Amino acid sequence: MEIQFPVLQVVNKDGKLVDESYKNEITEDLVRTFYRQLVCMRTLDRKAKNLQRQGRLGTYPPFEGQEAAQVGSALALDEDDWMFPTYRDHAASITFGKSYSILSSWNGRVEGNLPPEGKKILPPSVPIATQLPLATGAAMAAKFKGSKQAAIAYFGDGATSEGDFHEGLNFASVYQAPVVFFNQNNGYAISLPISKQMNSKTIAQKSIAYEITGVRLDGNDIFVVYFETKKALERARNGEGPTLIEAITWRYGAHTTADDPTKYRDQKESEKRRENDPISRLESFMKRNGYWDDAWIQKVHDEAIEEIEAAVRAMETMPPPDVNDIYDYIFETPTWTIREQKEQYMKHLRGEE
Ligand SMILES: Cc1ncc(C[n+]2csc(CCOP(=O)(O)OP(=O)(O)O)c2C)c(N)n1
Repeated sequence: MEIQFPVLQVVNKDGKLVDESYKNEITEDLVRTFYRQLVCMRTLDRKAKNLQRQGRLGTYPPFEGQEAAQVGSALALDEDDWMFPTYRDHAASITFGKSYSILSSWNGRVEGNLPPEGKKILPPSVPIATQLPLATGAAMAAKFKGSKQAAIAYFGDGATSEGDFHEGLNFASVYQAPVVFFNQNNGYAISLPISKQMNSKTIAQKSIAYEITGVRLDGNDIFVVYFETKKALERARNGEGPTLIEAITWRYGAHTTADDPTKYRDQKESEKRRENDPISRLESFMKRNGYWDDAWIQKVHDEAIEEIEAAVRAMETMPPPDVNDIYDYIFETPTWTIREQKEQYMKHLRGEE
């Protein structure tokens, strides 16, 4: 069966505008916002990997290569929308208003999971796909309340094999919930290539089963990501139901700092994929279209380093964590099992056991 979902693109890998219909919507302000945020996020990701290698951060899931998918989609949101990210979506969360404190969650700090005041950003979801039904629920609630809020849920290709993916999409379809399911198809679920994950040709085509809009796009083209996510959110707010977006991208590095991708993936492939790099592509676009300014570019890079270094200093000078945190944030009212575990552990710490 041949099901076609063309891969949408606005700017190709050489930085050429291939869809002229967006010409008037591309402003200097937008281009600079994209660039600044992409550079900041890559700087953060590289720093986090280094910190982990130096023993200054716990296990960390890098997102280098996926910046355009995350930043472009997060910039498309309205202030009051809901975001349901995964462990790999720090660029999306930070772009939408989370502080760099998110880094501290990889040092076991509860502070890294708290949403900033007034923002509806859920903590990074680690159990795969569980955030999808939650996003559908938040969107349904927004609709029932008559608000104009929409929700976005991020997930990887592996998540599409989980029951929660299907439950989330089905409920959203039945209730025409204002939710965007934003898939980053980075080709692998840890070591499992997508060809062994599913027999379908695309992830976007799974939208057909649920009668919702499906979109397949070049996830390394920040322009198409931004414009298509905006359109999907607009449809959601207008009562036209959910959208499944498949953003095709690639993670350059390991699944997390705890695995070695050379064991399951040809690293030459990753090097080759750098030809599609989201930042290089934006740089080529800027050069072609008169947005390039050496002094401004330098300033962006310098400021990104300063910002990330300040965030790391803030993380490393945090007062020691409260040991109670391990137990106190699981349920509002702890179950007896958790109370018992806590008592035992406190005894152990006091040397009574
Ligand atoms: C329910 C559940 N099963 C298994 C795991 C272990 N696990 C962690 S990440 C991962 C792969 C997820 O791949 P994908 O959804 O493609 O996202 P990516 O990591 O590529 O962003 C698995 C199986 C988990 N966290 N949760």
